[in-house]
Amino acid sequence: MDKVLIANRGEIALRILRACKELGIKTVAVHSTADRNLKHVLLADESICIGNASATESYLNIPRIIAAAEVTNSIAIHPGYGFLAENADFADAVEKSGFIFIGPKADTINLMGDKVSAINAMKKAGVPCVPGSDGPLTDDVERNKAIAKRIGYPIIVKAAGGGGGRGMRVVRSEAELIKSIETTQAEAGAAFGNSVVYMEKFLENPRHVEIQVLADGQGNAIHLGERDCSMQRRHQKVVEEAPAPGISEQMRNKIGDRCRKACIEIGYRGAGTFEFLYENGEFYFIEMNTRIQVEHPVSEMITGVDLVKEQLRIAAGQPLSIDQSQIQIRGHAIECRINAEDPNSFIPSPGKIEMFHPPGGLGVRWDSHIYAGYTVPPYYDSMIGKLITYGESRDEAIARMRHALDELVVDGIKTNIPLQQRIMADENFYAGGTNIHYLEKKLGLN
Ligand code: MV4
Repeated sequence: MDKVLIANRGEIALRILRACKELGIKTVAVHSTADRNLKHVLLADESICIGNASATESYLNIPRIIAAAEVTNSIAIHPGYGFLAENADFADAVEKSGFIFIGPKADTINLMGDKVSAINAMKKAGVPCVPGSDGPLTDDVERNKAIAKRIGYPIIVKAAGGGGGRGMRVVRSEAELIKSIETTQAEAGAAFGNSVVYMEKFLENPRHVEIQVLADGQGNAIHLGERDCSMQRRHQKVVEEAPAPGISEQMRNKIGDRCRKACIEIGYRGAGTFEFLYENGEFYFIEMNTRIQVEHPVSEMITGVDLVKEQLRIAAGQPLSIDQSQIQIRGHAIECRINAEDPNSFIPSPGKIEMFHPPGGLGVRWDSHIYAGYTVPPYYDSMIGKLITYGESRDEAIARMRHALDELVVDGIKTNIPLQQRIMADENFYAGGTNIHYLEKKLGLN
């Protein structure tokens, strides 16, 4: 695989470029008119402008990306995260045009994109799921009431085509049930073109804990332990860490092995993440992500495995270079997402970065494309970097994060660095194990 086209922007495009360089793979950057001065564009072997600033005209423009792969004689396309990363039609178009899609088969993306089929596949493979309707709801009112009664209120109605927090509604009594199902169906039909909904027991105060996997599609799969992503606001993760506080090695091995075996059973290929809700010592599968994720570095830091290099090797048809016995969880890693936004109102704050000083030192990793003089465009996600610290213990990782945040200077635009400093000083974060509602409550949104 001698040339890879990077179909993304920002920090993840730079992350993929670095992995390609280490493996001796040539790189092609595709970018919008707003992104001519992105760091990875300047460092890539070749670059092509594929369209206007609006993502629909550039990073979501399938024909332009494929045309760019054709004119550059690229072998494979890495989609990164967001944009087209979990678009089965894109994966299909890439393969039908004779290129390698760096990710799972289009069929797998479709399977996981429909949450009902994803849950069914995982249940069949022995992954623990939330008690629920085990399939789509019908228009049979009595049947729906009986399902909810069996599960026990409160329940949550979710859209099969949703995910990531879109298209769901909590129902606390039978009186609201039928109207809530109808409303969720109507909203789902309008938003996703798929009005299928299903039901689950609503867990009141869970943590969001996810398992990282790698599979080669040739019968080999491994898990790389878990990450805790509970520190979130409006379904946007703010801080992630690995391992998750309070998860024993025995629990990790048990749930990790279920995920590993599920990968083999469904013929999974590439990097993937099993998302769980974790409450009262139990894991409940909710969704699977078929891409490399923003928070992948914390898993890399505690395992020593370069997940993006593994993605590239798998795509080249090589079997996994490591087996489960070679994976050891060592130390602790924390990631703070750094966004160009007002730390109090969360309103995006694009503009020119006048001054920039990255943090450093042992156990400090800064994954970012920004530089002094760079202008953060207003058209895309506001994340401008990820600060990751590693320590032999969680305390050491937190201490390093506190000092690294103090060292980090991004002037000219507003950033959420002050918010991250507040979280790193929070006594409940320090204790570990806060749930998915903690940050919003702390910020007074609830
Ligand atoms: C749930 C839940 C409670 N019970 N499912 C939100 C995003 C989507 N991935 C699933 N979500 C949830 N599903 C049951 N049965 C609570 C949430 C949820 C949530 C989950 C993970 C991270 C943040 C969240 C914030 C609000 C609600």
